[in-house]
Amino acid sequence: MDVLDVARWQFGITTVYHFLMVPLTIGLGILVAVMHTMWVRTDKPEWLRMTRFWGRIYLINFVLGVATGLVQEFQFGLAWSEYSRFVGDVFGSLLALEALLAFFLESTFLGLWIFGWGRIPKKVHLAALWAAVIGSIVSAYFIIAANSWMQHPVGVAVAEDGRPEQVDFFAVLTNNTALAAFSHAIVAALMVAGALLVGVGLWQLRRRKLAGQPTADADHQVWRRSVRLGGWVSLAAFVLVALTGDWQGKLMYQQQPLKMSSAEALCQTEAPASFSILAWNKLGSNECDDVHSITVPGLLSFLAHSDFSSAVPGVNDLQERYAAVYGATYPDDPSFGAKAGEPIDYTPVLAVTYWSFRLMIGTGAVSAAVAAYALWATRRGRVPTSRIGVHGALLAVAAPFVANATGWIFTEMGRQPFVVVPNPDVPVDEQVWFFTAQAVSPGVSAAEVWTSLIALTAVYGALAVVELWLITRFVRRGVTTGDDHPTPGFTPQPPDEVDDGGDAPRRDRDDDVLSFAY
Ligand code: HDD
Ligand code: HEB
Ligand code: HEB
Repeated sequence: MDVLDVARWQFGITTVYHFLMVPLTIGLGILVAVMHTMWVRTDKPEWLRMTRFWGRIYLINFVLGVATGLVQEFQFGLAWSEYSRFVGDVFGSLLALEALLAFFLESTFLGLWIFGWGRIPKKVHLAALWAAVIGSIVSAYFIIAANSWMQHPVGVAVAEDGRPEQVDFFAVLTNNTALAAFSHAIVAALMVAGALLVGVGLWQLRRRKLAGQPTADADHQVWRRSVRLGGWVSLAAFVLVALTGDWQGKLMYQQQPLKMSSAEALCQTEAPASFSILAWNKLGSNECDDVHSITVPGLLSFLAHSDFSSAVPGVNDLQERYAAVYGATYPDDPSFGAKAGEPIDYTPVLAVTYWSFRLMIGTGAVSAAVAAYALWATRRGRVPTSRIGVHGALLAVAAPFVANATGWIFTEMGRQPFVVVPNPDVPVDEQVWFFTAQAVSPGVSAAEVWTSLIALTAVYGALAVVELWLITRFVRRGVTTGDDHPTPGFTPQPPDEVDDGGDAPRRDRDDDVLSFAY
């Protein structure tokens, strides 16, 4: 593998890692803030316990999200310095805003929330959490706006040296690609949090029932409400994910037609175009001919244009069109590295785009189905004891994580061979574009990037183990009784006696964990 390949693997691996934490931070943050709000409004102990239990998991994940995010930032300078120079004029302001918001809003207010229990007025304390959560969401907007600019560059003019010069920051901020991707990503994050509440809640309910524990106390309510809240949030979020995804799909047909046609394995232009449900044969070779698939007639035309007859351009025609405008071969210039003089393949890896798109939708649907099952199984106070159902729901916590990862893999691998995709809405001589092959740092060697790739993957692997271990520990322990911080208006109750396989007395374990998490 040359530098380019290794650098791409490195970016892909580390970023997908970062995005395991991100949707949980965003989604769980919103839900914990809702739980806290419910406690302030109703004063019911179960809402307090839920806030504290899920709040702790939120915080552990947040710390790991920040750690993995910091590493992300280094990569731009290390492996992708040409890219950083190219996008500098546009990204400077976006990323500065992101950092400002992230560090000031998120960290300050989260600190206030963590240390504020029982020390500041209840409502101020609640407002601090909301401020932190909103801070994360706003910072997500800026980073997505940066990514969307790569998918669909707006608000720029071509400068003397061929680089984009920002002329309209407002246009960058209101890029339709960004609005669609942001709404899709936020609701996708809610699916992640919803699935976690459902999986863990069902598992705890079943465990308590099998252990003969009461179903009338606040601890039971903690898990029951977690399942109900998580289930409804998942279902509602799935509907919104589908609506926003459809919006994105329509934009993509205008903005990145090759990405979408590759995702559908549509080799020849068709009118009406049919939608492929399952394709096989030759996808792996990246040569789009003779792909066999099971199709629904007209559906692709509908998804692209809202009618059942319009033409949708196929991969092969688009490949030719792009080659005519942007060149059939890479310029024979050292800045293109090993690719200099090579033919340009404008078709992204077909098998990846095709399957990542389907995996995203499929795992999302699995998650929605599990949520529906959980709501049905817990209707009117019921507690499911089905081993398959409950353990299946616990396993399905992974599904929306997979959907998020594959969604990004589709978005990012589907824009290849460009790192900044030309915007077809403007005349060709006003377009800016940049090939991934030009984007790597000129000075680095494959060996250097290999070293950092191995080091980063090892560190991230270790972090993931820590995160999983900590979260599993908390999940197995269940709710703490709230006496760890004196909270006005809350009466501590004796710890429950669930045998979770732990060896130390419950009270001690609360303390030692608190010293870590807080
Ligand atoms: Fe992120 C943390 C940098 C993608 C959402 N990220 C975080 C931090 C840095 C970055 C330096 C730690 C400091 C802070 O709290 O802000 N993030 C990046 C880079 C990315 C990236 C360079 C591009 C590849 N991040 C990214 C996306 C989103 C987020 C696409 C949202 C959709 N990032 C967040 C967050 C985090 C965060 C929710 C995640 C977990 C956390 O804060 O604790 O704000
Ligand atoms: Fe990205 C790349 C994922 C975000 C920028 N990414 C990449 C890859 C992947 C990813 C997988 C690889 C691809 C290829 O190569 O083919 N991302 C991702 C995820 C996320 C992201 C998961 C979420 C977190 N990005 C992002 C953002 C940005 C970016 C936000 C900006 C700001 N990417 C990027 C770059 C790169 C990438 C620059 C390199 C180049 C290429 O294309 O590769
Ligand atoms: Fe998704 C992406 C659609 C589901 C997550 N998505 C994406 C895209 C599209 C879509 C079109 C691309 C964009 C671009 O590239 O620009 N989806 C869709 C649909 C559906 C879905 C239609 C069905 C319903 N998703 C889903 C789910 C999830 C997701 C379920 C999770 C949970 N996605 C996602 C992500 C991404 C995507 C994360 C990346 C980012 C953006 O937004 O872009």
